[in-house]
Amino acid sequence: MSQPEQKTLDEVATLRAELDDANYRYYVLDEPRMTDADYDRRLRRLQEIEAEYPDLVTPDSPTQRVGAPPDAGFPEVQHAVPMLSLDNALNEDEITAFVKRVADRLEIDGETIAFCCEPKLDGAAVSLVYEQGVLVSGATRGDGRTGEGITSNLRTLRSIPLKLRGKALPDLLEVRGEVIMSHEGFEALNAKAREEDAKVFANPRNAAAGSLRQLDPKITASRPLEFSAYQVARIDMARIDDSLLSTHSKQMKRLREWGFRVSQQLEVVTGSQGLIDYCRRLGERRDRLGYDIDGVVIKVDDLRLQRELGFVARAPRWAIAFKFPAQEQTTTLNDVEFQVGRTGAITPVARLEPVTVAGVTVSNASLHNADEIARLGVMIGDTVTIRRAGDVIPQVVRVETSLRPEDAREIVFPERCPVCDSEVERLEGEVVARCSGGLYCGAQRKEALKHFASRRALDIEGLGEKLIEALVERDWVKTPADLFRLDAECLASLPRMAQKSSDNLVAALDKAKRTTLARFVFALGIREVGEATAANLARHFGTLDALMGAEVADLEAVEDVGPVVAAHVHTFFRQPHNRDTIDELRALGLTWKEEAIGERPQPLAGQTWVLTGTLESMTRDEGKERLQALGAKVAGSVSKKTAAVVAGPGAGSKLGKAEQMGVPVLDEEGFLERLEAWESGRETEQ
Ligand code: D41
Repeated sequence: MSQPEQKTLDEVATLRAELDDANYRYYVLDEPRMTDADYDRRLRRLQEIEAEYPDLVTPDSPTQRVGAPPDAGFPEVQHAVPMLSLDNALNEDEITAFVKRVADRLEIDGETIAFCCEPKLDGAAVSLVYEQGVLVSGATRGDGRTGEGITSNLRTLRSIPLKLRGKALPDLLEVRGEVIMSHEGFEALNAKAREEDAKVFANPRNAAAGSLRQLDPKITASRPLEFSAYQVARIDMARIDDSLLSTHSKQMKRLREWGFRVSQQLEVVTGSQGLIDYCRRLGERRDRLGYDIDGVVIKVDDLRLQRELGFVARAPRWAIAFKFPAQEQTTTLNDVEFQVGRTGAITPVARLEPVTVAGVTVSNASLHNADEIARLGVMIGDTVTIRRAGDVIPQVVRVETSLRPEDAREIVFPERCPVCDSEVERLEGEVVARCSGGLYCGAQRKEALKHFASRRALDIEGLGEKLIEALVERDWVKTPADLFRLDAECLASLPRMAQKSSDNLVAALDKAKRTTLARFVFALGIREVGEATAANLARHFGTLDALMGAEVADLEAVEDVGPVVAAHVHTFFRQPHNRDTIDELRALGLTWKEEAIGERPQPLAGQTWVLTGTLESMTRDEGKERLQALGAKVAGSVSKKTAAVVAGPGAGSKLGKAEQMGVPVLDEEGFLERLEAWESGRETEQ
């Protein structure tokens, strides 16, 4: 076998450093730099070189995450230090009592004690051992003393460093933390499983734990899992100044530097009021975090005080878990109704006996489709477990068949549309049943009009849901073109419409006539054509006529347009009634700025933005995506180079830092105004 040249050795070192760095930026700093495509390209190049020179392969090479053969079973692993459990505090008084217990035992004033607070992630606890900075073993918690060795599976998580970053590394390090699946990852995994008739998980915790217990690491690798560290269980610090590690929060900071993801919500507070405030604040943010948490873990920050406090039975005296209300509850399924969506999709909706789930009253839940009803084996009258998390619609996750009443009824999927009585079709290979009525169907018409008028489409101010329903029910509006034929006088005759609001609506309709091609294409409501695809289509074809005349092959040449989307777009523009509506809209004076073919306008290119605190009108992720679509990078921390900080309520140190450094700060209103101006192309630079 030939020996690699120096050039190849250098390339290998660079590729590994770049791949490790990409993971670190993505998972730890929350500041991705490299696209997935670039990551995959580098990984493949490294694989090629290593295939040619197998001697270059090291266990900590990024290529070695997947590659271990399926295990026959998992070995037992004794934890060198037991993984303890946590006592619970069920209300604020129990937090105060905890502080008092700690203070009494230490004989100091409780209000001066510093506590480190962090979310209690709801996933699967694992322990990782690093020797000389290299990951050597990983295990589940098990019963706290003995877990299962799942090293090959844990190696596949890109948020678990295969080797620690930096120079001053401990000889031995044991890190504990939680493996979680985000809501987004969980929904995507289940959506795919439903399509493929594979195992559907009841919640992200089961999905995370189940994914870690796969015998084939390739399956684990395909699951959207993330590791977040929460404890240094053992550290051999021969070469490390231990004054830097005198508190839990300093240890967490050091773990971040070594390449671990640590909760961004970690905060050090003082006294019982500090703890209660933190728990309230996190409780308010719970729905917007994007992953499940079941409470707050509170730890005495000072490690010396921790040692002084010690343990009782199997729980530390220096920590407690404050529990939030459960995200799952049981209730009764009273009935099932069938809703018709914009594209005719018929969705069964569970009508439930109202129940409070994680602080919100829930009386409806999604049942997805006929296959899901069959999978759950659910009947009307059953006791069901429902789950509510984040902004996901509550879901029925389980049926208590043992509690089924004698008069339980089977759920019958309708053969005709409940709104327009057209036939319901279910195409070969599709899980979704659809009403075949198209715009003849009142439900589809209402939804299509709502979409047409919505903020990100034509943005017709004042044309809300109730008004659209009234217009459709009176048959005044059959197509979007009919909207522009409404006059103030007849609008004013509608219930709850005064002269002033009908005048305003006519003015809003007039204003909406001037739009952009991208918004117009999005507004048409073509199946599978979201905002991003509409923008790509507009940019690629430049004019509506070019888009309308495009053949399937032309459409497939557009960025992110595959055969399915291309077919939907092509079919849409071949329908005579759609072409007629477009002609009418043009005749009524609708105009749009046609896009320059080619580059997407990126007014924020080269700028780095920071989002902090909570936003009301969108999730932080949505804000991030919208900024990124305009060319900005979105970072997790403020520096001199930060272009602007968007600060919502609850903004913490980042806001202070921005003000200190003279970085411009926008509130949500100001942010929305600028976003919309840039997105509509009204403004081209900051
Ligand atoms: O997020 C968690 N699930 C979490 C669990 C956390 N952030 N911190 C934790 N800290 C501990 C101690 C105080 C014992 C170091 C924990 C747990 N324990 C824990 N998880 C399951 C049992 C105990």
